Amino acid sequence: VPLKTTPDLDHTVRFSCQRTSSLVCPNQELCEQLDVVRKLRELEGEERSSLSYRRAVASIKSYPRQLSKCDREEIARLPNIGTKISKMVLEYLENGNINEVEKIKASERYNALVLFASIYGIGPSTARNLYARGLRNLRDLEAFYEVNGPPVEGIEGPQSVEMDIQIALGLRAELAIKIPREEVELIHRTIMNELEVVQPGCVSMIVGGYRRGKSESNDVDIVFTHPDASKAIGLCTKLVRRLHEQGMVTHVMHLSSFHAHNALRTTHWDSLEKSLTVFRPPIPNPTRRRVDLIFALPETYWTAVVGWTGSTMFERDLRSVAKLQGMKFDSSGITRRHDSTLFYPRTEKEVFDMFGLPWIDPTLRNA
Ligand code: TTP
Ligand code: MN
Ligand code: MN
Ligand code: MN
Repeated sequence: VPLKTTPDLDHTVRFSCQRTSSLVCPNQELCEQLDVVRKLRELEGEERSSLSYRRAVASIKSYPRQLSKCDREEIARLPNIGTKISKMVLEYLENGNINEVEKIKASERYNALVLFASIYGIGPSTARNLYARGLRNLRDLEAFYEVNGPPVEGIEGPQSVEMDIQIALGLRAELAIKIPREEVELIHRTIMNELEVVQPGCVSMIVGGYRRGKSESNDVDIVFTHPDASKAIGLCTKLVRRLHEQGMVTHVMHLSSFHAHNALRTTHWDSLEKSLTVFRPPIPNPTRRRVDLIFALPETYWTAVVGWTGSTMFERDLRSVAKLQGMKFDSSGITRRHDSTLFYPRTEKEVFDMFGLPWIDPTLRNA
C-alpha cells in the first residue's frame, strides 16, 4: 500500500525536504527564469550566490498557487528569498520577464559554458578554462579533445578525466536523447534478468528522476542489493562484466568499489559500489543510454534509495536537517556525529522518521 504524503504541508518551512515539490509547479516559468541565474552563478564558480538562487527557486516550487503582482506579502513570507531575488520575482510578475535573465540568455559566454558543462567530465572550472582558451562551440571542443567519431568500446574504465570527456563527447548526440519511461522500465528488466544469472535473488529499485515522476529521463539510475550481505559485495563489477559480454555495456565512465573512507569509521562503507555506464539496449536500432548502477549492502539499501531518488536540492536539505540534529546522512548510511553510531533504517519511511520529517512521496521531492 503506497504511503500518503501528509496533507497540507506548510510551504513556508525552511528546508525543501519538509515540503512538497511537484514536478511541474504553478509558477513553473518563473522558476525556470530564476534558474538561469542560478546556472550562470554555478558556471562562474560563485557557489554562494548560486545556492541562494537554488534555494529561492525551491521555495517558489513549493508555493501551491500561481503568484501575481498583488502577492507582495505572500512573496515576503516565502523562505530563502532576499531583497534582490524578490525584486526579480516582482519584475517577472509585472513584465513577464526579467531583464538580467534576458541578458544572460543572450550572452555568448553563458551559452558556451552551458554547452561545455553539459558534457560528462566537464565541470564549471574546466568549462571556464576552455572558454578562456577561445573555444566556443561543439566543433571547437571536438578538435580540442581530438574526438572524431564514437569512442573505442571497453569497460576498463577511463584512465583520466580527458578520456571520460572523449567518451561523453563522442556519444553526445546519442546520449542527449531523452529516455521515455517505458524504456527506463525495459532497461531495468533487461538488467535484472542478467543480474539473476550472475547472482539470483537480488532486489532493486529504479530511482532518480524516473522515480520522481519525470516523463523523460537523462539516464537510468538503479539501486540494487542482495538480502545476504556476503552475496552483495563485488556484485557491481560482476554485473558490469556480464553486461559487457552480452554486448550491452559499451563503456564505463566511473567504477568504484566499496571502501572504508574514514579511519574512525572502519566498520562503515562510506562509498557505495557503483558503476556509471553507457548501455546499449538489446533492441533493433538501439540508442545508447547512460545507466547508473548503484550497489548497496542490505543494511544501506534504504538510505541508498533515498539518497539516489533526489532531487539534488532535496538531498542537500536532508543533509542539512540531519546535521542540525547532530547526524550525518548519506546514501551509505546515517551516522550520529558525537559517537559515530550507525543507523540503518529498514524502510524508506524510517529514514524520514529518524529526522522527524513528514513522509514525502517520491513524486513530491522535485525541489
Ligand atoms: P541524476 O541521475 O544525475 O539526476 P536525475 O535522475 O534527478 O535526473 P536526470 O537523470 O533525468 O537528469 O542523479 C540521480 C540522483 O542521485 C540525484 O537526484 C541525486 C543523487 N546523486 C548523488 O547522490 N550523487 C551523485 O554523485 C549524483 C550524480 C547523483
Ligand atoms: Mn537520473
Ligand atoms: Mn542528470
Ligand atoms: Mn544518474
